[in-house]
Formats: sequence, C-alpha cells, structure tokens
Amino acid sequence: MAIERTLSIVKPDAVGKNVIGKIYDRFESAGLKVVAAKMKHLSRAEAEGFYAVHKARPFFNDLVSFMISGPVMIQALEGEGAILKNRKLMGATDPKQADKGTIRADFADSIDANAVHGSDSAENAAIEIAYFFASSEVYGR
Ligand code: IDP
Repeated sequence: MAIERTLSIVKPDAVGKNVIGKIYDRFESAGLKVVAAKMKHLSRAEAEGFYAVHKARPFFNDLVSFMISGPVMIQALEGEGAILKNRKLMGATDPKQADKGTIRADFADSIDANAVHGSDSAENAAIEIAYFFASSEVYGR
C-alpha cells in the first residue's frame, strides 16, 4: 500500500478533555507518524473556509461555532494507507454508531462534539494539509 498523508484535527471537545496524547498514541500505535503539528484557536473565517464543502448543510453554523469554541490540535499524519487507516481509527461520525475501541467511541460525546476530524480522500487530504501547513512545515519522508 502507498505511503499517504492525511490531515487530522483534535477538536475542541477532546482538547478540553486533555486527551491529545491519548489520541496521538492511537495514531502512533497504528503506524501513523505525526509529520506536522500546531495548536490553534481558529477564527470563524478559518473554520468556515475549512468546512466550505458543508456550507449548504443545516448543521454548518453549529459546526463552525463548535470548531471555534476552543483551541484545536492540527496534525498531518503519514503512513501506509494513512487516509483510510485514520478514518478507521476515528470511527463513525456519530459516536453512538462508532465501533468499540475507536477514538470517537471512546472520547466523543455527540455527532457535533465528535473529538476528531480526518480527511476522507487523497484529494481532500492534500487540500486540507495545504490549508494549515506550508510545505516547509511538513517533515515527512
Ligand atoms: P466526518 O467528520 O466523519 O468526515 P462529515 O460528514 O464530513 O463527517 O461532517 C463533518 C462534521 O460535521 C462531522 O464531523 C460533525 O462534527 C458534523 N456533522 C456531520 N453531520 C452532522 C449532523 O447531522 N448534525 C450535526 N453535526 C454534524
């Protein structure tokens, strides 16, 4: 399988619960390497731009308000099949539907406060990594 990169965000609920390290351990234990990272309190404009694909969805305003409710931890992860691997580690969008042992099953409270974001395709991963990191800030292989 190809070495890929994906964009991951530890959302404000999980940062508030002090579980950044526990979530990073899931990535590292699965063979994903943190190759870029920054903590940031997103502005409304930054969060709206990041979630622009969801602009027409009824939950858009609530999603943006949640994402700017506190700092987030943003990272690029690198490894074999990183995009799908991270999505499997995260679990389903709604933590009630998420498989046992996934990040969302263990750390998320609701469909809106669901602990983590992860890119869903190679195309979006490239766009999302570039949204937050200059290429000089990504320390991959
Ligand atoms: P994903 O994060 O699992 O990829 P998406 O469908 O891309 O899920 O939705 C982006 C984010 O929007 C979700 O993580 C969740 O926080 C929020 N969201 C998605 N669907 C709903 C909903 O029906 N109600 C409230 N928030 C939602």
